[in-house]
Amino acid sequence: MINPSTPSVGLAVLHLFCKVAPLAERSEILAALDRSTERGDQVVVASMLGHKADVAVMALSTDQWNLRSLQTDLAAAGLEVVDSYVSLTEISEYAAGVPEEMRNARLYPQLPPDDKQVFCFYPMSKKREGDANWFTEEFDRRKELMYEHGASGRKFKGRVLQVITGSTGLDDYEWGVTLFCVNPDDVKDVVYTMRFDEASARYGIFGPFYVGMVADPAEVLTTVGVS
Ligand code: 76R
Repeated sequence: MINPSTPSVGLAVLHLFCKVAPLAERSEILAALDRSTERGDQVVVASMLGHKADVAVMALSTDQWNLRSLQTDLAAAGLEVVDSYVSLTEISEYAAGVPEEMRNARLYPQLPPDDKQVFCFYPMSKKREGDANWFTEEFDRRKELMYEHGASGRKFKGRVLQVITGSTGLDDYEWGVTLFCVNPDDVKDVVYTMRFDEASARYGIFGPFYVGMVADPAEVLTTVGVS
């Protein structure tokens, strides 16, 4: 009997970036995704553009063991994991006082949003270098910079949903940034605009970017040639 591995607040999150293996089994992949939702987990599936991956799977669960089972099942069904990201939903320390409804939307997001099919993921950290060390700045200064960030982000209301998941100690960067956008150019606009926020311009460090389109799992598999 394995004990659940459950965050005391929020959800455990796993992003898997996969390539289609030669013997991938459509019905087995769909069954693996179904088993995950039957366990009560949320699973978002996207068809990816470019050489880095064919399929992205973002799963959110109350139990990390469920995420492990999904990963095992997908690998057995012929989706080869070529990159991944491990994180937890969180409420930013600069948003600690927000209303209950907003807290819940951050900690327990309902994904995917149905009007935003463009999917973008990248990990990011904040610098700890010489005169640009985020972690030696006073809390009030960081809060001020995150307010600037939030204000520029709110200009994208309705076009972009950000899901920030924390990964300090869990993966190679400090946050996973998952964006759901209406149009592909919304991704470019929001990321470009935020580069000018001091929090990103001076302190942001970014990992690889992944982009694709969310669809029903069966449609995603068809579009990546698993028929
Ligand atoms: O939770 C909130 O909406 C409150 C305001 C807010 C916080 C606290 C906010 C708003 N963000 C917050 C935290 Mn964000 N965000 C990013 C990126 O590419 C880059 O330069 C950065 C990647 C984008 C594109 C983005 C978009 N945000 C964070 C944090 C955690 C920092 C911490 O805790 O120290 C990170 C790493 C991060 C990164 N942000 C918004 C957006 C958008 C579009 C908004 C407005 C959201 C809305 O009003 O619905």
